Amino acid sequence: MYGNAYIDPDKAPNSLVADEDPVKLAEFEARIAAGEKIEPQDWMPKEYRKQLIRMIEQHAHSEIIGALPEGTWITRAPGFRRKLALMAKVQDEVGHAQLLYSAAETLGKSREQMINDLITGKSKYSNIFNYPAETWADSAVIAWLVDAGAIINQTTNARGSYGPYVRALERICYEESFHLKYGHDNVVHLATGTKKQREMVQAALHRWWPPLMHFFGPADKISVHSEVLMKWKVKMASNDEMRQQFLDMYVPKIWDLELTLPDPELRKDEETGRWIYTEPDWEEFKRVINGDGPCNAERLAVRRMAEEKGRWVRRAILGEKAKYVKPFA
Ligand code: BYC
Repeated sequence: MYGNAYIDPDKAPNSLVADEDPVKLAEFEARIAAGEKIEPQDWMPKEYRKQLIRMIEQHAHSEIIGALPEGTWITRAPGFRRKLALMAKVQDEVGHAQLLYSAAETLGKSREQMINDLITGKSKYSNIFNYPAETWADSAVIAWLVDAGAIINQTTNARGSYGPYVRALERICYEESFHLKYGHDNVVHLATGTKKQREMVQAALHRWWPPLMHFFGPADKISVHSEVLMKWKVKMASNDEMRQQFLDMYVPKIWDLELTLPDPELRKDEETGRWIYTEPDWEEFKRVINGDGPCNAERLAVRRMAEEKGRWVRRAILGEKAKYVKPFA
Protein backbone atom coordinates (compact mmCIF):
# COMPACT_ATOMS: atom_id res chain seq x y z
CA MET A 1 0.00 0.00 0.00
CA TYR A 2 1.38 3.41 -0.98
CA GLY A 3 0.88 5.11 2.37
CA ASN A 4 2.94 2.57 4.27
CA ALA A 5 5.73 2.76 1.74
CA TYR A 6 6.90 6.04 3.32
CA ILE A 7 6.55 5.12 6.96
CA ASP A 8 9.77 4.45 8.77
CA PRO A 9 8.98 3.10 12.26
CA ASP A 10 12.00 4.97 13.68
CA LYS A 11 10.38 8.21 12.55
CA ALA A 12 7.07 7.66 14.32
CA PRO A 13 6.14 11.04 15.87
CA ASN A 14 6.50 9.93 19.52
CA SER A 15 10.03 8.68 19.07
CA LEU A 16 11.22 11.85 17.34
CA VAL A 17 12.01 13.86 20.46
CA ALA A 18 12.70 11.04 22.93
CA ASP A 19 16.34 12.05 23.45
CA GLU A 20 15.74 15.81 23.73
CA ASP A 21 16.13 17.76 26.98
CA PRO A 22 12.49 17.94 28.19
CA VAL A 23 12.89 21.43 29.70
CA LYS A 24 14.37 22.91 26.54
CA LEU A 25 11.76 21.13 24.46
CA ALA A 26 8.93 22.52 26.60
CA GLU A 27 10.37 26.06 26.29
CA PHE A 28 10.71 25.65 22.55
CA GLU A 29 7.15 24.41 22.17
CA ALA A 30 5.84 27.23 24.36
CA ARG A 31 7.54 29.77 22.10
CA ILE A 32 5.97 28.14 19.06
CA ALA A 33 2.56 28.12 20.74
CA ALA A 34 2.96 31.83 21.52
CA GLY A 35 3.58 32.53 17.82
CA GLU A 36 7.25 33.49 18.25
CA LYS A 37 9.70 33.01 15.41
CA ILE A 38 12.57 30.60 15.88
CA GLU A 39 15.88 31.99 14.62
CA PRO A 40 19.03 30.09 13.53
CA GLN A 41 20.95 30.72 16.78
CA ASP A 42 18.04 29.50 18.97
CA TRP A 43 17.85 26.06 20.50
CA MET A 44 15.69 23.70 18.47
CA PRO A 45 15.00 19.94 18.54
CA LYS A 46 17.11 17.92 16.13
CA GLU A 47 13.96 16.72 14.40
CA TYR A 48 12.75 20.30 13.82
CA ARG A 49 16.09 21.15 12.20
CA LYS A 50 16.05 17.98 10.11
CA GLN A 51 12.48 18.49 8.91
CA LEU A 52 13.14 22.11 8.03
CA ILE A 53 16.26 21.27 6.05
CA ARG A 54 14.34 18.56 4.18
CA MET A 55 11.39 20.78 3.37
CA ILE A 56 13.25 24.02 2.53
CA GLU A 57 15.83 22.16 0.48
CA GLN A 58 13.11 20.37 -1.52
CA HIS A 59 11.39 23.72 -2.01
CA ALA A 60 14.64 25.33 -3.27
CA HIS A 61 15.22 22.45 -5.70
CA SER A 62 11.62 22.81 -6.92
CA GLU A 63 12.19 26.44 -7.78
CA ILE A 64 15.42 25.85 -9.66
CA ILE A 65 14.09 22.78 -11.51
CA GLY A 66 10.73 24.55 -11.93
CA ALA A 67 12.45 27.17 -14.09
CA LEU A 68 13.16 24.51 -16.72
CA PRO A 69 9.77 23.55 -18.27
CA GLU A 70 8.86 27.21 -18.84
CA GLY A 71 12.46 28.12 -19.68
CA THR A 72 12.26 25.95 -22.79
CA TRP A 73 9.64 28.41 -24.12
CA ILE A 74 11.72 31.60 -23.84
CA THR A 75 13.10 31.29 -27.37
CA ARG A 76 9.66 30.40 -28.75
CA ALA A 77 7.42 32.82 -26.83
CA PRO A 78 4.85 34.47 -29.11
CA GLY A 79 5.96 38.08 -29.32
CA PHE A 80 8.56 40.27 -27.67
CA ARG A 81 6.47 41.35 -24.67
CA ARG A 82 5.63 37.78 -23.69
CA LYS A 83 9.26 36.78 -24.17
CA LEU A 84 10.43 39.53 -21.83
CA ALA A 85 7.80 38.63 -19.24
CA LEU A 86 8.70 34.94 -19.38
CA MET A 87 12.42 35.68 -19.07
CA ALA A 88 11.72 37.79 -15.98
CA LYS A 89 9.55 35.04 -14.49
CA VAL A 90 12.15 32.34 -15.04
CA GLN A 91 14.82 34.59 -13.55
CA ASP A 92 12.57 35.17 -10.52
CA GLU A 93 12.16 31.41 -9.98
CA VAL A 94 15.93 30.93 -9.90
CA GLY A 95 16.14 33.84 -7.47
CA HIS A 96 13.61 32.08 -5.23
CA ALA A 97 15.89 29.06 -5.17
CA GLN A 98 18.76 31.32 -4.04
CA LEU A 99 16.67 32.72 -1.17
CA LEU A 100 15.59 29.25 -0.10
CA TYR A 101 19.07 27.70 -0.28
CA SER A 102 20.25 30.56 1.94
CA ALA A 103 17.41 29.86 4.41
CA ALA A 104 18.31 26.13 4.46
CA GLU A 105 22.01 26.96 4.96
CA THR A 106 21.16 28.70 8.23
CA LEU A 107 20.30 25.23 9.55
CA GLY A 108 23.74 23.80 8.84
CA LYS A 109 23.61 22.13 5.42
CA SER A 110 25.83 23.73 2.81
CA ARG A 111 24.62 24.76 -0.61
CA GLU A 112 27.20 22.46 -2.20
CA GLN A 113 25.78 19.48 -0.30
CA MET A 114 22.25 20.41 -1.32
CA ILE A 115 23.13 20.82 -4.99
CA ASN A 116 25.06 17.60 -4.89
CA ASP A 117 22.07 15.78 -3.38
CA LEU A 118 19.88 17.22 -6.13
CA ILE A 119 22.05 16.26 -9.09
CA THR A 120 22.79 12.79 -7.76
CA GLY A 121 19.06 12.13 -7.38
CA LYS A 122 19.15 11.86 -3.57
CA SER A 123 16.84 14.81 -2.89
CA LYS A 124 13.26 15.26 -3.97
CA TYR A 125 11.70 18.23 -5.73
CA SER A 126 8.15 18.98 -6.79
CA ASN A 127 6.50 16.23 -8.85
CA ILE A 128 5.01 18.71 -11.28
CA PHE A 129 8.21 19.77 -12.99
CA ASN A 130 8.82 16.27 -14.30
CA TYR A 131 6.22 16.69 -17.03
CA PRO A 132 6.93 18.26 -20.43
CA ALA A 133 5.65 21.69 -21.49
CA GLU A 134 4.55 20.55 -24.94
CA THR A 135 3.02 23.76 -26.24
CA TRP A 136 2.98 27.48 -25.40
CA ALA A 137 -0.36 26.81 -23.67
CA ASP A 138 1.40 24.49 -21.21
CA SER A 139 3.65 27.35 -20.14
CA ALA A 140 0.54 29.53 -19.71
CA VAL A 141 -1.16 26.89 -17.52
CA ILE A 142 2.00 26.48 -15.42
CA ALA A 143 2.33 30.22 -14.87
CA TRP A 144 -1.32 30.54 -13.86
CA LEU A 145 -2.16 27.40 -11.93
CA VAL A 146 1.16 26.06 -10.64
CA ASP A 147 1.99 29.53 -9.39
CA ALA A 148 -1.52 29.76 -7.92
CA GLY A 149 -0.94 26.50 -6.04
CA ALA A 150 2.45 27.75 -4.90
CA ILE A 151 0.96 31.00 -3.60
CA ILE A 152 -1.68 29.13 -1.59
CA ASN A 153 1.00 26.93 -0.05
CA GLN A 154 3.47 29.75 0.57
CA THR A 155 1.16 32.45 1.91
CA THR A 156 -0.16 29.85 4.36
CA ASN A 157 3.28 28.67 5.49
CA ALA A 158 4.61 32.25 5.60
CA ARG A 159 2.79 32.44 8.95
CA GLY A 160 4.99 29.59 10.19
CA SER A 161 7.59 29.35 12.93
CA TYR A 162 11.05 29.43 11.34
CA GLY A 163 12.16 33.04 10.76
CA PRO A 164 14.48 32.66 7.72
CA TYR A 165 11.97 30.42 5.88
CA VAL A 166 8.94 32.64 6.48
CA ARG A 167 10.83 35.77 5.45
CA ALA A 168 11.92 34.06 2.22
CA LEU A 169 8.33 32.93 1.58
CA GLU A 170 6.96 36.45 2.04
CA ARG A 171 9.34 37.86 -0.54
CA ILE A 172 8.68 34.97 -2.94
CA CYS A 173 4.91 35.47 -2.73
CA TYR A 174 5.15 39.09 -3.91
CA GLU A 175 6.86 37.91 -7.08
CA GLU A 176 4.59 34.89 -7.53
CA SER A 177 1.55 37.20 -7.58
CA PHE A 178 2.94 38.85 -10.73
CA HIS A 179 3.55 35.42 -12.27
CA LEU A 180 -0.01 34.42 -11.57
CA LYS A 181 -1.37 37.54 -13.27
CA TYR A 182 0.92 36.96 -16.25
CA GLY A 183 -0.21 33.31 -16.46
CA HIS A 184 -3.88 34.22 -16.13
CA ASP A 185 -3.55 36.82 -18.89
CA ASN A 186 -1.96 34.21 -21.17
CA VAL A 187 -4.65 31.62 -20.46
CA VAL A 188 -7.49 34.13 -21.00
CA HIS A 189 -5.85 35.27 -24.24
CA LEU A 190 -5.74 31.68 -25.53
CA ALA A 191 -9.18 30.72 -24.20
CA THR A 192 -10.79 33.69 -25.92
CA GLY A 193 -8.68 33.47 -29.07
CA THR A 194 -8.95 31.35 -32.18
CA LYS A 195 -10.42 27.82 -32.20
CA LYS A 196 -6.87 26.43 -32.38
CA GLN A 197 -5.69 28.54 -29.40
CA ARG A 198 -8.69 27.40 -27.36
CA GLU A 199 -8.00 23.75 -28.20
CA MET A 200 -4.38 24.20 -27.16
CA VAL A 201 -5.20 25.64 -23.75
CA GLN A 202 -7.92 23.08 -23.16
CA ALA A 203 -5.55 20.21 -23.96
CA ALA A 204 -2.85 21.71 -21.72
CA LEU A 205 -5.30 22.01 -18.84
CA HIS A 206 -6.19 18.33 -19.13
CA ARG A 207 -2.50 17.37 -19.21
CA TRP A 208 -1.61 19.44 -16.14
CA TRP A 209 -4.63 18.67 -13.97
CA PRO A 210 -3.43 15.32 -12.49
CA PRO A 211 0.05 16.67 -11.58
CA LEU A 212 -1.63 19.79 -10.16
CA MET A 213 -3.75 17.65 -7.87
CA HIS A 214 -0.56 15.85 -6.77
CA PHE A 215 1.27 19.16 -6.22
CA PHE A 216 -0.21 19.69 -2.73
CA GLY A 217 1.21 16.37 -1.52
CA PRO A 218 -0.31 13.03 -0.55
CA ALA A 219 -3.78 12.86 0.97
CA ASP A 220 -3.74 13.65 4.70
CA LYS A 221 -4.45 10.05 5.63
CA ILE A 222 -1.19 8.93 3.99
CA SER A 223 0.97 12.04 4.55
CA VAL A 224 3.99 11.16 6.66
CA HIS A 225 5.35 14.48 7.86
CA SER A 226 2.23 16.64 8.23
CA GLU A 227 1.60 15.83 11.86
CA VAL A 228 5.01 16.87 13.18
CA LEU A 229 5.31 19.80 10.76
CA MET A 230 1.94 21.17 11.81
CA LYS A 231 2.63 20.61 15.49
CA TRP A 232 5.73 22.81 15.18
CA LYS A 233 4.01 25.30 12.85
CA VAL A 234 6.25 24.74 9.88
CA LYS A 235 3.23 23.74 7.89
CA MET A 236 0.16 25.82 8.69
CA ALA A 237 -2.41 23.73 6.83
CA SER A 238 -2.57 20.11 5.75
CA ASN A 239 -2.10 18.91 2.17
CA ASP A 240 -5.84 18.28 1.73
CA GLU A 241 -6.73 21.68 3.19
CA MET A 242 -4.45 23.41 0.67
CA ARG A 243 -5.83 21.27 -2.17
CA GLN A 244 -9.37 22.24 -1.15
CA GLN A 245 -8.43 25.92 -1.05
CA PHE A 246 -6.95 25.67 -4.54
CA LEU A 247 -10.09 24.00 -5.91
CA ASP A 248 -12.28 26.58 -4.24
CA MET A 249 -10.37 29.51 -5.70
CA TYR A 250 -9.56 28.25 -9.19
CA VAL A 251 -12.13 25.72 -10.43
CA PRO A 252 -14.82 28.43 -10.69
CA LYS A 253 -12.39 30.64 -12.65
CA ILE A 254 -11.59 27.76 -15.03
CA TRP A 255 -15.28 26.98 -15.53
CA ASP A 256 -15.98 30.70 -16.10
CA LEU A 257 -13.74 30.47 -19.15
CA GLU A 258 -15.91 27.52 -20.24
CA LEU A 259 -12.91 25.22 -20.07
CA THR A 260 -13.37 21.67 -18.81
CA LEU A 261 -11.38 19.59 -16.33
CA PRO A 262 -10.71 15.88 -16.77
CA ASP A 263 -12.32 14.73 -13.50
CA PRO A 264 -15.99 13.73 -13.95
CA GLU A 265 -16.50 13.63 -10.16
CA LEU A 266 -15.35 17.20 -9.56
CA ARG A 267 -18.03 19.27 -7.83
CA LYS A 268 -18.58 21.29 -4.68
CA ASP A 269 -20.72 19.74 -1.99
CA GLU A 270 -22.81 22.78 -1.06
CA GLU A 271 -23.72 21.36 2.35
CA THR A 272 -20.16 20.81 3.57
CA GLY A 273 -18.49 23.40 1.35
CA ARG A 274 -15.91 20.74 0.43
CA TRP A 275 -14.89 19.80 -3.09
CA ILE A 276 -15.45 16.22 -4.16
CA TYR A 277 -12.92 14.81 -6.61
CA THR A 278 -11.52 11.53 -7.85
CA GLU A 279 -8.64 10.55 -5.60
CA PRO A 280 -5.41 11.34 -7.49
CA ASP A 281 -3.32 8.37 -8.64
CA TRP A 282 -0.87 8.20 -5.75
CA GLU A 283 1.06 5.33 -7.38
CA GLU A 284 1.93 7.61 -10.30
CA PHE A 285 2.86 10.38 -7.83
CA LYS A 286 5.17 8.03 -5.98
CA ARG A 287 6.85 6.89 -9.22
CA VAL A 288 7.40 10.48 -10.38
CA ILE A 289 8.81 11.84 -7.12
CA ASN A 290 11.13 8.86 -6.89
CA GLY A 291 12.72 9.55 -10.27
CA ASP A 292 10.55 7.74 -12.80
CA GLY A 293 8.51 10.56 -14.38
CA PRO A 294 8.54 11.54 -18.05
CA CYS A 295 11.26 14.22 -17.63
CA ASN A 296 13.18 13.40 -14.42
CA ALA A 297 16.32 12.28 -16.26
CA GLU A 298 16.25 15.31 -18.57
CA ARG A 299 15.72 17.79 -15.71
CA LEU A 300 18.63 16.43 -13.67
CA ALA A 301 20.87 16.24 -16.75
CA VAL A 302 20.32 19.99 -17.34
CA ARG A 303 21.17 20.79 -13.71
CA ARG A 304 24.28 18.61 -13.90
CA MET A 305 25.37 20.41 -17.06
CA ALA A 306 24.79 23.82 -15.40
CA GLU A 307 26.81 22.67 -12.41
CA GLU A 308 29.72 21.51 -14.57
CA LYS A 309 29.75 24.53 -16.84
CA GLY A 310 29.47 26.98 -13.94
CA ARG A 311 32.25 25.42 -11.91
CA TRP A 312 35.00 27.67 -13.28
CA VAL A 313 32.88 30.74 -12.47
CA ARG A 314 32.45 29.67 -8.86
CA ARG A 315 36.16 28.95 -8.59
CA ALA A 316 37.00 32.37 -10.04
CA ILE A 317 34.61 34.13 -7.66
CA LEU A 318 36.01 32.26 -4.70
CA GLY A 319 39.49 33.32 -5.76
CA GLU A 320 40.62 29.80 -6.59
CA LYS A 321 42.70 29.24 -9.66
CA ALA A 322 40.16 29.01 -12.50
CA LYS A 323 41.04 25.92 -14.44
CA TYR A 324 39.32 23.39 -16.61
CA VAL A 325 37.79 20.61 -14.54
CA LYS A 326 36.92 17.32 -16.15
CA PRO A 327 33.12 17.02 -16.33
CA PHE A 328 31.23 14.40 -14.31
CA ALA A 329 31.81 10.83 -15.48
N1 BYC B 1 6.37 16.71 -5.08
O1 BYC B 1 4.36 13.66 4.32
P1 BYC B 1 4.28 14.55 3.17
C1 BYC B 1 7.02 26.75 -7.69
C2 BYC B 1 6.99 14.08 -0.75
S1 BYC B 1 8.06 25.68 -6.83
C3 BYC B 1 7.40 15.94 -4.69
O2 BYC B 1 2.99 15.22 2.91
P2 BYC B 1 5.60 17.16 3.23
C4 BYC B 1 7.32 27.12 -9.06
C5 BYC B 1 7.53 14.64 0.55
O3 BYC B 1 8.68 15.37 0.32
C6 BYC B 1 7.30 25.58 -5.23
N2 BYC B 1 7.44 15.32 -3.49
O4 BYC B 1 5.50 15.57 3.29
C7 BYC B 1 8.59 27.07 -9.54
C8 BYC B 1 7.74 13.37 1.35
O5 BYC B 1 8.91 12.69 0.86
P3 BYC B 1 10.23 12.50 1.81
C9 BYC B 1 7.02 24.17 -4.80
C10 BYC B 1 6.42 15.52 -2.67
O6 BYC B 1 7.02 17.51 3.40
C11 BYC B 1 8.82 27.34 -10.88
C12 BYC B 1 6.59 12.49 0.90
O7 BYC B 1 6.18 12.97 -0.38
N3 BYC B 1 6.48 24.23 -3.46
O8 BYC B 1 6.07 27.16 -7.14
O9 BYC B 1 4.67 17.78 4.19
C13 BYC B 1 7.78 27.68 -11.74
C14 BYC B 1 5.43 12.50 1.86
O10 BYC B 1 4.75 13.77 1.83
C15 BYC B 1 5.32 16.34 -3.00
C16 BYC B 1 7.06 23.65 -2.39
O11 BYC B 1 8.06 22.99 -2.52
C17 BYC B 1 5.33 16.95 -4.27
N4 BYC B 1 4.33 17.71 -4.72
O12 BYC B 1 5.20 17.50 1.73
C18 BYC B 1 6.49 27.75 -11.24
C19 BYC B 1 6.41 23.92 -1.07
N5 BYC B 1 4.44 16.34 -1.96
O13 BYC B 1 10.84 13.86 1.99
C20 BYC B 1 6.25 27.49 -9.90
C21 BYC B 1 7.18 23.42 0.12
C22 BYC B 1 4.97 15.55 -1.01
O14 BYC B 1 9.76 11.90 3.10
N6 BYC B 1 6.79 22.09 0.52
N7 BYC B 1 6.14 15.05 -1.44
O15 BYC B 1 11.12 11.60 1.01
C23 BYC B 1 5.66 21.81 1.17
O16 BYC B 1 4.87 22.70 1.44
C24 BYC B 1 5.40 20.41 1.63
O17 BYC B 1 6.61 19.77 1.78
C25 BYC B 1 4.49 19.60 0.64
C26 BYC B 1 4.10 18.26 1.30
C27 BYC B 1 3.20 20.29 0.33
C28 BYC B 1 5.26 19.36 -0.67
